[in-house]
Amino acid sequence: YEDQYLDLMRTIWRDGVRRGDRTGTGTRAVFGATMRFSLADGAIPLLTTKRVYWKTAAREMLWFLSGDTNIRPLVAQKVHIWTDWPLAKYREATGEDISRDDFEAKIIEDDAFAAEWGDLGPVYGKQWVDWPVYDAAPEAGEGLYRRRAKGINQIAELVSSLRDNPGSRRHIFEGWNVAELDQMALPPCHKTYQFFVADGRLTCLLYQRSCDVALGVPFNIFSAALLTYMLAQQTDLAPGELIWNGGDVHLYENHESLVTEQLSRTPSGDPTLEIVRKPSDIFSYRIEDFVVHDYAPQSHIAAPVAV
Ligand code: THF
Repeated sequence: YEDQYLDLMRTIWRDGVRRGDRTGTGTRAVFGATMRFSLADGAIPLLTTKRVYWKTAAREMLWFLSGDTNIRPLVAQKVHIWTDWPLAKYREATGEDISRDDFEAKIIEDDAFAAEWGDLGPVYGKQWVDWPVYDAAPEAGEGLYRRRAKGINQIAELVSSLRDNPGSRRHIFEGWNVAELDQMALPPCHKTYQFFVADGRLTCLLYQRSCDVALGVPFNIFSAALLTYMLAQQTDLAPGELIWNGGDVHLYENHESLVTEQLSRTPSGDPTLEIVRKPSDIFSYRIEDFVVHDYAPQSHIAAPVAV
């Protein structure tokens, strides 16, 4: 399965069109790509040609499901993958040349600082479990609306629809809230998830609009597979497949040494995922519930993230 990833990486590096990007780093890109991963018998798309910190990806997924959009709980668990965006914003706003470590320390220690500088806006977690809804409020005046105290929990509704109407073609949840994109630190990359139930198996199709193949995609495919395992467990289905569809699929020019090193390696084994407890609902998973077996990755390959 990992060959699909390596082939994609090779193709982009060799044939990708060179273009500038928002971050000013420069990329090589292809538009439109698909990978399919079996989730049968515990199979999980976790790369072995470099160590992927899968617990970081799992903690991030649990954070999405909690509805939180502040980096504080991530930082408290030593997950640093979202720090760079609030950090850049803080540096720009204050002109202060604060280090990443000092910034993270302040996020942890200082409630007010975390509230002011740690929030990413209405990103994934907010949209997934509390998509805002507005009701007409004529008593407040002509054409005025009031935000409902509780929005739509797309994940809870998905679990219900998978249970009650498995044949539905509407098992979708969506992060791309058009009206709120401008409030987000970053519009969602893995934006649309659709599920399909057949022969007692649950299959996930993820559409990801922007795909950092070297850094983000290894996390994104693992996370989507993990979520599919969790949903399958909650709905008494067997995990089927993960189909990953990428839009702008790119490699950053400054990831050359990672690309060269990783493409020189051969996959080493087939890790599997086990969920060792069945929580009462989709929102009650803990990191200890996830165990990966037979993971013998090659060494980690560091690369800078474009902010
Ligand atoms: N922006 C960019 N440029 N790339 C991305 O992958 C990305 N994301 C999220 C939002 N914006 C993005 C953030 N997710 C890493 C991994 C995932 C990220 C961001 C950064 C990263 O640096 N991974 C390193 C270190 C891992 C660690 O420290 O634990 C790695 O080697 O995997 C895609 O969703």
